[in-house]
Amino acid sequence: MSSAKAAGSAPGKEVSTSAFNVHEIRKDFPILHTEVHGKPLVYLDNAASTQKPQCVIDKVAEYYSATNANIHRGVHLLSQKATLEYEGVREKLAAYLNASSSKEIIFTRGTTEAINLVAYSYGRKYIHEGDEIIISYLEHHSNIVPWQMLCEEKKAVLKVIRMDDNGDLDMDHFHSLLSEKTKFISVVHVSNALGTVNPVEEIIRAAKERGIPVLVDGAQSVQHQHIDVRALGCDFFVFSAHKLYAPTGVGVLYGRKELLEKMPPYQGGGDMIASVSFEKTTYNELPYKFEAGTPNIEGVIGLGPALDYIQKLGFDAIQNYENDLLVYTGKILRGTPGVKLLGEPKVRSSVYSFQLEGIHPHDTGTILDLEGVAIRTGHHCAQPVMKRLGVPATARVSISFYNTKEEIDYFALSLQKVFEVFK
Ligand code: C6P
Repeated sequence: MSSAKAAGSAPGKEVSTSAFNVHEIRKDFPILHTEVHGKPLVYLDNAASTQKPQCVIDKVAEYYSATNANIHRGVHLLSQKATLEYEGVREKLAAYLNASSSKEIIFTRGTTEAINLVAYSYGRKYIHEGDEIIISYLEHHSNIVPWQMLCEEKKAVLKVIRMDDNGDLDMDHFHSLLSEKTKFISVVHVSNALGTVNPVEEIIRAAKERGIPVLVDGAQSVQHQHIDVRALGCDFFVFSAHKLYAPTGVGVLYGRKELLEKMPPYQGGGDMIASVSFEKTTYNELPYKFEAGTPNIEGVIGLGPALDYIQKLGFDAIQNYENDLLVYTGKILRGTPGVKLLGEPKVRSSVYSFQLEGIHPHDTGTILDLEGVAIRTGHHCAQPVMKRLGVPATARVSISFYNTKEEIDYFALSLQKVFEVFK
């Protein structure tokens, strides 16, 4: 059986689950006390997006009630206040991720835009004909397509680290792909389709020995483990705020200053310039060089209390609780006749992909929804993973620290309803 360890959980740093009062925590999330189809909501689609605590909702409402103004532009008080709050979150993030400076934190629209920014800006300048870029079989489409587009344009070659039947990367294959031609590596930290925690530390170590830049897609790791970008040693780390209990429409790109400095702007427009004339435009300094136009101000400001919230809970306690719940969920799924798990990775975080024998995942998802249980079904924007496992789609359950064992029991009961309907 694979170890269902939460991403990056530190051995020997056990925290009692009783210290983690999930019922108190649930009071902070108003949506968890609502009903769907007349049934209490059981939200198990956390890999798609997480729910928001009241402090985040309040902050966004407060912004619109008391602060709303454009940033970096006005001499008036509201604009200054909005700018201070917005830049305050950048500072907070830099400290949170242990970046060496807030200049290394770029706000984007999401993980997808952050990867596109790097592929477009770094890639178009530094990738040339015949160069090779390594990604893995476990990537989300947003870490495949931008690199494919770049390779097509530059006549470069995309190399893909193989995955085994368990959903683990073939690390021997990875090492065999490294060569003089390798000019960039972009890998997912935790697979959104199978929950596999990839050995990104090993990938980064091998890349560093050869001076190859590495981007880590942290869309599914940042909410389950503490990320220290300097300890990790990656050059770029990207994630979406909406998966970290914060508003939608905000992404974060951490980039090493040395690399960001030598990258050209991604988009042109307001705020990213130092001066503009028809003859010549000069660009703003970091991080503004990469933030053209009015950003999602309230979204960024809403990320501040989300960071405070999870820091107050603490990742030791979060991981310990989530790990316990993940193991519990796995036992239930493995012990239910007719359930087929897809992938048994060595280290798993938050996610199980499964199928019910003879039942299409979409039907499973629809009937669970009628019972109040929200899961995701489909290819999870990871079609190569589906193809590798020989299935068109799976049902996916993904947990968070606000889920309970009672909810997992109810989910298990609801699976029996699905079997009954299709008997
Ligand atoms: N995965 C899921 O249900 P955006 O859409 O830009 O916020 O995130 C894209 C993305 C990139 N990488 C990984 C590993 C992801 O999981 C996601 C988003 C969601 O699995 C929506 S498809």
